[in-house]
Amino acid sequence: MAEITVTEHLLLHQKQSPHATEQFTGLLYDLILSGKTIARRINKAGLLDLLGGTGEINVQGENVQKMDEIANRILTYRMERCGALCAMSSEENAELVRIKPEFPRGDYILIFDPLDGSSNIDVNINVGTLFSILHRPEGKRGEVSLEEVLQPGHNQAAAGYILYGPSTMFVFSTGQGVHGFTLDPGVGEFLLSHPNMRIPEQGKIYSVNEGYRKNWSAATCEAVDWFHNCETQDGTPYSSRYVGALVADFHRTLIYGGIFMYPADIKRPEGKLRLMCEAAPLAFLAEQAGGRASDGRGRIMERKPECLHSRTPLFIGSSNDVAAVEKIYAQHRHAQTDLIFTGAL
Ligand code: AHM
Ligand code: MG
Repeated sequence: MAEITVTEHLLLHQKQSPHATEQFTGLLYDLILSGKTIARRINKAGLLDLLGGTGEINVQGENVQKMDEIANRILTYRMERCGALCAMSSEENAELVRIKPEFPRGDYILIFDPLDGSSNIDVNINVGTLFSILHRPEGKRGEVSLEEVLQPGHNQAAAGYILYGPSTMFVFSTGQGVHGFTLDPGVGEFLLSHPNMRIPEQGKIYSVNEGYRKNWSAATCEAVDWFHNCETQDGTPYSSRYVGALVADFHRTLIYGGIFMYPADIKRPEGKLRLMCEAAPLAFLAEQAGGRASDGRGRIMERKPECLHSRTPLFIGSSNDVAAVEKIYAQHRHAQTDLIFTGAL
């Protein structure tokens, strides 16, 4: 098979799509370079004393891992110099980062989670970088306002992730299908390994943290029980898998199908996952791959964020599996049996 590098793929795409400008291709190229740099640091983390926490708590109230901070610095440094951005928002920073006047500025806004699932790093389990790219609304000039950044997911120009696993993978979409590339460490290039990825209509795996069951609403319990009791197309029961790193759980769902769920619960009435840097980019990929992404009521892609760090419940994966959950939530809403959580139904 001819080996297509991600750079060749981007240049080809740039020729085919009138929306893909040189600025946009350059942005993706710098993201990929940042991903390769982060991958190198992760590979050596155990040798360089980069494991464990920094002792600090981030804006989300969570322990900051050393690698979280390193990944955030690598991305921030490179992306603020890339010339394609006017602003960035990182899961690790409370405020919007506007590109300083000393750097060239462009029309795009980058939202990212530098190292998702970083609590897994100490035990050598997959982690990932998630990104979402928005275009600044037409006609806007000067300093970017927060309102310009708070756009619903259907406005995304591109989205994707870098998965640091047994191999490093770059998976992305610009709205023309989902394509996956695997890093060949010998040549330092991402090569096209998974062209045009598609999520099966129905899967065989459900994925949820069942340890929280006592905090769930009746609707959520019923939705998860549905996967306990129903059968796959082969007549076998659904299997359960949960890595606890969203990128890894989503990547498996993208390839094998099934459903990943992070519902709201009594402790987290709006869910845990962030709409802008986690749910929206994965929803974009899921829909581009023929799947579905929902907050239990409707499309994640239609939700307009209230702030940079808005959270949402997430049900994502095979369209039939996500539709089954939406149906159960709708029945509970209709019967008014379960309205204790704002976001749960
Ligand atoms: P993080 O951004 O602080 O790493 O948290 C997000 C992670 C996701 O990767 C994962 O899906 C989820 O948290 C797991 O949460 P839990 O441990 O509550 O199941
Ligand atoms: Mg995260």
